[in-house]
Formats: sequence, structure tokens, C-alpha cells
Amino acid sequence: MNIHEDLHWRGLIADCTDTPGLLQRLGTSPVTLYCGFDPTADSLHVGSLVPLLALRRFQLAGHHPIAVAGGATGSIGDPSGKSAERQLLTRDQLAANIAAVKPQLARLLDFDTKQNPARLVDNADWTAGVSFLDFLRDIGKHFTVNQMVAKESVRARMEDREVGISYTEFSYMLLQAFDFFHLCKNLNCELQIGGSDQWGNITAGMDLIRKKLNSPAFGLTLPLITKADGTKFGKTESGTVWLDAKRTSVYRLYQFWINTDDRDVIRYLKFFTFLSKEEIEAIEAQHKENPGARVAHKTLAKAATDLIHGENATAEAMRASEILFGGDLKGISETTFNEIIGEVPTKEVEKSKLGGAGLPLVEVLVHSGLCPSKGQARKDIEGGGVNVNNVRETSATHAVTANDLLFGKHLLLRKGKKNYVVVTAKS
Ligand code: 485
Repeated sequence: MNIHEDLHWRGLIADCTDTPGLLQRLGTSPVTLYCGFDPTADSLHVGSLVPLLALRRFQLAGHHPIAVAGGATGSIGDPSGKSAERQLLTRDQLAANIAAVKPQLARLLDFDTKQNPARLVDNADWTAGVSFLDFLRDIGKHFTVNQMVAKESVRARMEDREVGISYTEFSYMLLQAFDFFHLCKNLNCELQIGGSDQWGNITAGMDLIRKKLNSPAFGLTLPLITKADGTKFGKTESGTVWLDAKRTSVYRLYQFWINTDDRDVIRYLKFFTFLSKEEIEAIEAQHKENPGARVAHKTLAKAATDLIHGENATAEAMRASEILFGGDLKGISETTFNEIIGEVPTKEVEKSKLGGAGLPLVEVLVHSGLCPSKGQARKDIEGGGVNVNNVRETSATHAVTANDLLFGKHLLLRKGKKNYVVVTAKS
């Protein structure tokens, strides 16, 4: 399968400015292409993954990818798909966001391969030095306001007279067009990709390239990821799913993929993994035959989390998930256990109380909030419903001592199947 067939099979093509032309061009020799990312936050989120992985797909097919960090454009704010004016970021916020986002962009691309290394550039580098007058003369002159107001991003905001659009955001498309032109002229970049909301900005760049360089350029948009239940992709009850583990823990990210709707899981394997058509079809067959085994979900969660955080971190998260489903704690690392701490309620207890004969488990259970009273705690223990560090404890006279602590600090209590509390000893 060539890259176009692969993208098509994966359902990753929303629109293309000239499909036959691009097909021919891709079949001739390696193409340089780019996608831009605005540092509007200090992390990318799962929504940015599809275009980023698409850059990687092109790279694996021998083409030359460029990721553009929008140091300049991010200081303005793209009105595409936004129903209200954006709050400008301060210079400091912008600098911090760019510093955080750049390594995330770099993670998924290969900068070391000899043949077609990826490049990461910042559009502030070629925009910051251009004077306002020069920009109006050299770039602005090639656009009519008539064309600009006809673009969907502007039209929508013009129609809503209450909200309107500032001159600043109105100008955004010229900046993005300038990028495509700059990259085309200096790095021979012939193709820009982006989500379908980027169509207007991408075609503005192509127009500029045609006028100033008289050379062809292509645009390819990727679809917005939809969910079978109609809710927005990449959001959970606790908010956006980020690529930064400090914002969304590896465990949470793994769970996010595991919780994919059955109706979406095969599509997501195509979107978010590099598994081949044959591999995905085999998984699809298994999924249909035995959906309860959740082979598709597990494959998706592992592959997508591996991509973002690497295999070791994913393994920790998988271990943590097993433990929260009752698995053995033997050999667990402290990092894995820390993932668990982030997921369950926690309670503190004074370390000195665990010395000597220790603290009766019934008291710890009441203190943890798992049992309403000592009497109930006794019944729960005797009924076999209480686990200490995932080992069933049936003696109601059992006392917890410092020896029970994991890493000298924590105790994992479970009542019933799912109710966990981590009790941490504090000195
Ligand atoms: O030369 C460019 C400079 C900036 C951009 C693109 C080219 C960024 C672009 N205008 C934008 O706002 N992109 C969004 C972002 O950065 O969050 C999203 C798009 C989405 C997809 C993703 O970036 O909304 O469709 O393209 C990568």
C-alpha cells in the first residue's frame, strides 16, 4: 500500500485540493510536507495526535516531514472553528507553552534517520523580523478582503455580529499562508496537512504560493475524530486528555483508550496505531468473535500509550490497572504504585501507631472510610470482603504493622471488588 492508499484505508483523508495531482506527485519522488501546531496550552492533547501521526506515516513512507511550532501564530490565535475571540496569551505563557510542546512534537517523529529526518521549526523565526509595512506590501497585497471574508472561519464570526472578529484574528490566515509560502520557497515544502478546520488557511497558502512562486502546492485535510455516542473525542469527565503525563497520567491515558466504545475501537486502531491492515483485520475478526476478551481495546490502549509515553511507562500503567482489578502486588515498582495513588482515595495514619503490636485492621478500615463502624468492619473481614495489599484478610483480630507497608509507606486496602483506599503512614 502506498501512503495515499494507507491513509485512505484508515479513513484519514477528509479532503484534498487535487487528489490526482497529489497521487502523481507522491508517486514520483519524496515530498516535503508540514503541519503546524499552535502552542495554545503547555501540552498537546489526543486531538493533535492524528495529524502528528500522519506526519510520521508520511515519514515512514519516505517523505520529509516538518512540524511547525506556532510561536508567531500562537501569539495571535486561529479563529478557525472558534465561535469567540481568543484571549491573547502573554509572552511568558507563550514561551513556556512552546518549550513544553516542542519535545512532544519531537517525540513522535524521527530526527535521526539519515534519509529523511524530520525537522522542527518555529514560525516566529521567519515572521518576527518582518516589518508590518513589508508584510502588508509583500503578502497582504495578494489577498482580497473579499476572499478572506468568504472563508468559513471568518464568515461564521462575521455572521454573529455580537461576537465579531478582531482585525488580529482576521489576519491569522495570512500568517499561516506566509508560513506555507516560506517553507515552500526555502525548504521546497509542497504539501500542508491539518485537520479539516484548516482548509481555509491551507488554501490561502496555496494561493500565495501560486501567485508568488508560480508553483503548485497541495493541501490535505484529516477528519475530525468522531465518537459513536456523539460526544466530543478527547474529553472525559475529568476534562481534556493531554499528552503530558503530568496533566493526564499514563494510567489515565491507558484507561482512556481501554474505555473506547466498542463501535469505535476498530476505527481508532486505524487512526492511532501503526498496525498494518492485516494486523487490524485480524484483531477485528477476534473482536467480532469474542468481544468480551477486549483484544481490540487492549491492543489499542497498549499501542497508543506506547507511542506517547514509551513501552516502560505503558507497562507500569498496565500493571497498575491489573492491580486495581485485584491483581497481585508482588514485584510492583514504586512508580507503578504512585500511579495507583493518583487514582484512588487516600488517607493518612501516624506511623508511630503502626509500631509494636500495630493498629487493629478494623480501626484502619473505619479510619479509611471503607467501613462505617468497627462492628461492620469485623463482619466485612469475616465475610471475606476485605483485602490488604490485594491479599484477602479473614481474621478480624488482624493488626496492621509497619511490616505491611509497601515501600515503607503505603497500605492498599480494598473492600469488595472495587473500593480501594491507599493509607499512607506519615511520621
Ligand atoms: O503554518 C501554520 C501555523 C500554525 C498552524 C498551522 C500552520 C496551526 C493551526 N492554525 C491551528 O490552529 N491548529 C490547531 C492547533 O494548533 O491546535 C489544530 C487544528 C487541527 C489539527 C491540529 O492543530 O485545529 O485541525 O490541524 C494539528
